[in-house]
Amino acid sequence: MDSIGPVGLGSRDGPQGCPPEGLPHPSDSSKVVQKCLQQFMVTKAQLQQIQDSLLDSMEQALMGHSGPMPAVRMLPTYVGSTPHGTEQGDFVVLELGATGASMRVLWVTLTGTKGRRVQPRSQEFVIPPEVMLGPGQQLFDFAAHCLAEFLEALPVGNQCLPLGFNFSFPCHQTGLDRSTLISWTKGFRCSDVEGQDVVQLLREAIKRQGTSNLDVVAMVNDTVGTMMGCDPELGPCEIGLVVDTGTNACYMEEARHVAALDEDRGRVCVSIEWGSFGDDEVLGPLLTPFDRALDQESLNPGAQRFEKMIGGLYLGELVRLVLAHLARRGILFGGCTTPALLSQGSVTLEHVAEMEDPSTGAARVLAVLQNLGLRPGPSDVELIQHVCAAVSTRSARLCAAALAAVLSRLQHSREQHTLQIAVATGGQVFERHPRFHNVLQETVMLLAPECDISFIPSVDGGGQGVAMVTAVAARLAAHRHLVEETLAPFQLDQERLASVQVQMREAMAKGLRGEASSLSMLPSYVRATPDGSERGDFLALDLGGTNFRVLLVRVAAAGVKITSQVYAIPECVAQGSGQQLFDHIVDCIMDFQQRQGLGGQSLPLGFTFSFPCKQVGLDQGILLNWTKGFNASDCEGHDVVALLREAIGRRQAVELKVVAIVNDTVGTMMSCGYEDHRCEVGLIVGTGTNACYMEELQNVAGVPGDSGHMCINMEWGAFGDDGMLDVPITCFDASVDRESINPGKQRFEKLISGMYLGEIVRHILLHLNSLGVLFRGQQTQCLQTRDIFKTKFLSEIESDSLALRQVRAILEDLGLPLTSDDALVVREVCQAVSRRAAQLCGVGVAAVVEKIRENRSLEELTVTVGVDGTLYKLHPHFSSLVAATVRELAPRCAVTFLQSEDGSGKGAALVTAVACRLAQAAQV
Ligand code: 0WK
Ligand code: BGC
Ligand code: BGC
Repeated sequence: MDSIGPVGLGSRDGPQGCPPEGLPHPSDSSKVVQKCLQQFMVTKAQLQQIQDSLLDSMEQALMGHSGPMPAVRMLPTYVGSTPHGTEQGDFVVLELGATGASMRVLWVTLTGTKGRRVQPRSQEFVIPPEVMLGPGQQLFDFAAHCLAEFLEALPVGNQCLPLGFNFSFPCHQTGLDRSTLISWTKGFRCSDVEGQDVVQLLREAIKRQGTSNLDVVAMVNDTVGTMMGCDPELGPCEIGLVVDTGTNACYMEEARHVAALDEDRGRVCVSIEWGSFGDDEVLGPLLTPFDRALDQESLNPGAQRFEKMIGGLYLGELVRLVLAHLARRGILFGGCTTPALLSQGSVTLEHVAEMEDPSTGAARVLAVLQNLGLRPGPSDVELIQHVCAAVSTRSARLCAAALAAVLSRLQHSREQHTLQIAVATGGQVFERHPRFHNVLQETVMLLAPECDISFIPSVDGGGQGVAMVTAVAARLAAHRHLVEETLAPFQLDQERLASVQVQMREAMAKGLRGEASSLSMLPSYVRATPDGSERGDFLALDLGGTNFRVLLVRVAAAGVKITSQVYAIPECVAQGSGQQLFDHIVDCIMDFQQRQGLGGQSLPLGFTFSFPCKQVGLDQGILLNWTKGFNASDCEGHDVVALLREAIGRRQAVELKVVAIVNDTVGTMMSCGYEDHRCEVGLIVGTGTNACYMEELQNVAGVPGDSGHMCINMEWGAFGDDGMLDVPITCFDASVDRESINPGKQRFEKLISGMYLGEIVRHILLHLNSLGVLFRGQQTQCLQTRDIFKTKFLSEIESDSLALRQVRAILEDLGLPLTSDDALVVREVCQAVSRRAAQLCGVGVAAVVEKIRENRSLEELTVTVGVDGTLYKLHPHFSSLVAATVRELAPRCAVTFLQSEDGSGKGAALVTAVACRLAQAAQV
């Protein structure tokens, strides 16, 4: 055998390639033949070894454990479900690569009615060899040209047609229409395509061709097209098996077993790419010298070894190599060879199939060999048929072993011992070879007797299946478009943000001058941040955030010690009478004093009251209007310190000295200022949002004095209430505003803060649900309920550490019937809404720090912003997005964001402490 080598004319070949001397002894020849054909025999044990080894590499690759040269690739195809027959419409399918040197274009009409099929129209185009081996652009231009030629003949008009690209090569897909070619196989080797997105290359070629009405929406491997094309009445098929020029299979794997996917439910179709199996010498013992010779002369030596033992592109060549070998050994054709017999590719799959045809085979042998310039003798004919049968039988048996491995994998992943499954088959070897299908079926039943398999030949080479996937892709693409359209207004570009910053600066200036402005710019009468000399025990109240807290704050040289208690403010109290609200507050104070054993002590009290108050002094604040779901009567326009004192009076509570009322932004600034003296801005992004900062007193109209500073509570929640806010107010924002208890008020707040983001998301989800994009368009009762989509869900759903399955768990707890695609869309909606909120918040901070910088005519300003609020603290990306926006809009300010640890209650106590210190200093 050692003499068999790469093809080429041996020196021994006489005229017509016949040997000068006599033929070998017959007894030797049958041994030679037997030994030669024996090599193609694969025992059951060897088949089982292949089955086990291939199963092992499949599971290794599924878990993402692949060696440098993966035996099989296990490529997710983003096809998540077998067809449910409802897909409908007209689709164009371009097939490239399945059938060797031809390309096929199909027009497929899906009726959407089970069992009603419309015969696709199709046209085949032969691909010139120089195109299969030339520059990639040439190949894709050729494809675009064929598409144009095909469509010219059809009444297309300017209807936009979704196109499914049936591309039968190993590709890494990251979506139905995003697919990178890993490596060419079979007879293709175009340059500048491997590593490229082939969908993009086709789109560019179609554009160059000027065909405007084709929209490439999906790339599908031929095995997937074959599986999806299987008649649902007979299937559904869950395995797609192709043996054409090349070979491969796909199957429906449990998504949770595919490491490459962040998915734990449902199934996903995986293209195995078993053609590359055996590269790590598993197949070594089975490889004959003919296989090695074929591999050496192939376009991709060392690759696709398994495919080269099975695929139709190679069967004919293997037969030719054996025939040439036996001819040289004088066993065939009287030892004669011909240039045709010695030239690669002269024996094709068709030849092998014809020569094996049980009825016409013998005659075909003569015809085929005569075409090669040979005159086979009668014994040659039978031997040649044996050679064909040996090669094709091995191919079918190896293919069966591979299929048996897939069946074992399905038994594993579905924890089922007996499996009933339908396999869709496609490809010329199945269609043309007389025995391939039967040998394969018999061998599979031998290797997987516990499986009940039905083989369903694909009717049109998978064209229908590709159209099915394209229909799904087209639907997803349409949905994608609707999602992008819906979320587009939430994208605020740099220019827009800068214009809002300018608007805010103008409103700040007007507010400070006491002119009409949506920014109240309220003096807080806090003139200084703590200097660390404050001392004493103070009571503090913190009302207006998620929780109402009563605090005991001990300010000592060693630092500040806080004891606090959270109390609920029932909605009926927050929206009841003012008297009821303040009585409730005093009840909480008294409960706290009791718990803390403060009975009889009259401690100075600082009141963090997180609502817009016009202060006329540190301890006088007229409530301008409620916000954030509060609406207690008889409070607006009243001094809330007086209301508190009256309630204290009504309860005969221990005389409490209310020394200061501060906004939570001021409390937060003071609290952080105690840690970092550069803290001159307070920011709250919680239930509501607002900011304060230290303004030059000379700039504050209505407050005497023009030196020193005063902390200004901006009440930026109301920014834009005068309509002067250059941010698109979407219909979802309008719905949230309309349904709020203060429509038309707190515009800026309703785009940013925690009380509203969840509601904005809920309205968007309802909209996308009504468009059929989400939850399969099924009415979702739960989403009709106000506030059911909590803002904290945004923080959870957007957390990077949360896998999609956890996102789905949150949403399912809400009772939403969702798919993984839905979960992805919901996450995208949350991201768009929170991103806009963070950017707008960043605009506000940039406006403030730039104001301070300009106030002090500084080139550079270094400043700290004290921050509090659940949304800012808990959302995974909010704070970094705010900081990024500030860096872009206030590049000359070095801004540090310091999260307040103890909330603004401490700040209120510090303000009280400063006031008490100043009061004592004044008495001395
Ligand atoms: C904690 C502060 C409080 C402020 C709140 C805002 O102590 O004064 O109102 O943060 O955040 P929210 O609780 O509304 O999320
Ligand atoms: C390709 C596969 C394809 C198979 C059948 C192989 O060469 O790598 O992607 O499915 O041929 O066409
Ligand atoms: C209030 C502000 C408060 C902010 C944050 C807004 O609704 O008007 O006074 O600072 O919420 O709590």
